[in-house]
Amino acid sequence: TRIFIPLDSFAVANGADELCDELTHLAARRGLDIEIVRNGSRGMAWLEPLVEVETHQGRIGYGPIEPGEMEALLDAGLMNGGAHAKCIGDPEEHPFMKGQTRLTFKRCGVTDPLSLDDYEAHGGLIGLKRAIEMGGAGVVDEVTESGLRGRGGAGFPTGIKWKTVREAAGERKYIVANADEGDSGTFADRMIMEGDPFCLIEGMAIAAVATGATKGYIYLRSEYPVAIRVMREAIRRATAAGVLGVSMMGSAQAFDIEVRVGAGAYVCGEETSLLDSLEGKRGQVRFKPPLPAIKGLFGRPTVINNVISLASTPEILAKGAKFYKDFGMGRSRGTIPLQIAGNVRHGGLFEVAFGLTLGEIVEGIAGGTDTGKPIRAVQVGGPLGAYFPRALFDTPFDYEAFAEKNGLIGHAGIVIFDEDVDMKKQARFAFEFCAIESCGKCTPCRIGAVRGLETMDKVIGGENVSGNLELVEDLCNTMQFGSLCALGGFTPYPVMSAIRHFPEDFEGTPMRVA
Ligand code: FMN
Repeated sequence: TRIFIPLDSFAVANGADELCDELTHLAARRGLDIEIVRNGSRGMAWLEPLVEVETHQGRIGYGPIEPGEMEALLDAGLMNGGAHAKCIGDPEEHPFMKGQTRLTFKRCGVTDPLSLDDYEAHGGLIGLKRAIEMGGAGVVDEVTESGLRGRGGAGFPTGIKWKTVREAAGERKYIVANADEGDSGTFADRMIMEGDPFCLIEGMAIAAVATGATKGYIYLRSEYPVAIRVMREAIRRATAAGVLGVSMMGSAQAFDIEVRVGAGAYVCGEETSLLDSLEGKRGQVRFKPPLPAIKGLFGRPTVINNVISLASTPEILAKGAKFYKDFGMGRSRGTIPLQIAGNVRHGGLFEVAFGLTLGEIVEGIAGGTDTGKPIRAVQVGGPLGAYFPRALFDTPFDYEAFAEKNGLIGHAGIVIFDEDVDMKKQARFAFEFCAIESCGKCTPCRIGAVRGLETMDKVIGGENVSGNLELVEDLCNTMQFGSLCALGGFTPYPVMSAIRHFPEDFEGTPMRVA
């Protein structure tokens, strides 16, 4: 009997490794014939560790199972999918799963992440094989036609980036996967690397076919030890199987991949700082131009894409551009893995076509707050994203619709706050974050964030509130238009959205900062 206990960090943080030990021990004592599969997470964070068993009627899930509960679960008939208070039935029939369109995450939580056979049995490598048959120009056209835009934040069309690298002159080209995933409330990159690592490998290989690159790097944050281990092992297995190596999938092209571990700077997720860091330097933002596509890693043409952008391409190549493009709205095509976090009842990853409204996501899918109090604010797009009030809950999840409301989608992290949130503190936090994380290369970001923090402290202290808020607005204007990158450039979004949408928090009684 196959029993699934996720190796995903959601599950491990809640005792999954201990559950495996318990189960191994109990199975030996009871003489049970079991095989434990360490799968990825299905993304229902509140149910982790979600233990599943393969029965004649399909998979049956139980969650969240805490360490110490395994014996009772076995007594309840786990081996046959027996009744238990924490039984959720077939996980795929769960309302949270039923509402999704899983294209990129279709295998995540289902398969054994490190089994290449399992990967192929569930549709893996079809896209790469087709890419090799089509050749680079055809792949670029297919990805361009799909409408895929970068999932790392800026939403730049992936096909156009690949075309630029393809056409750039260079004896050596690189594919870099941006796995720095520093945005608050985000975990899609981690989940796919832990739960379906071959999907990222395949996506990078497709990008290599498209551009002629021969070497790939995954820049992976050090805070993700499980993802680092799983990715390294998956690369080793893909290389042993000939998927990577001197003759990628038996083709005439060489391509291999290496994992490089970051050191915890938010700004190293910015693509040019990331390249400096990969080169062994201190991560500082580079002036653009030249674009990384023309002169990137070690001065060579370089594709730098977010993990999810790359991991979306195997399905696009396997099913065709039109299939992918048919999902979504406006210029936001395909699906987006929403990551729902913060003060939330049902947090986790929800992959769906673009176009749901923010209200449908946070009140419908997420089920409101964990505290049960009304939602007051939602920050979308990481620490540099705007805070949206309830009045903007009708905004559809779409790059342009969010931009129109002075917000951003970013990497699709959605952090929920209830009515106890103090928006003065949140505005202060944005400046503080920028001051700590600034790379220091440009003045508006390096100095502006510090001055912003001081001025916000005066506002909080009740000192000349309206005059100081005017100063903050002026400063935000300088930061937005004068910063070298979006760290200083977007810090005004959380600050100004807090002031504009929640003015009542900036008047009246002074408060003390912890
Ligand atoms: N992109 C990521 O994929 N992961 C990150 O952690 C990340 N952090 C960023 C931090 C800052 C301060 C800025 C300005 C940008 C960050 N980006 C991040 C965006 C990257 O600069 C870049 O747009 C992205 O890697 C391009 O890939 P894509 O087109 O596939 O989205």
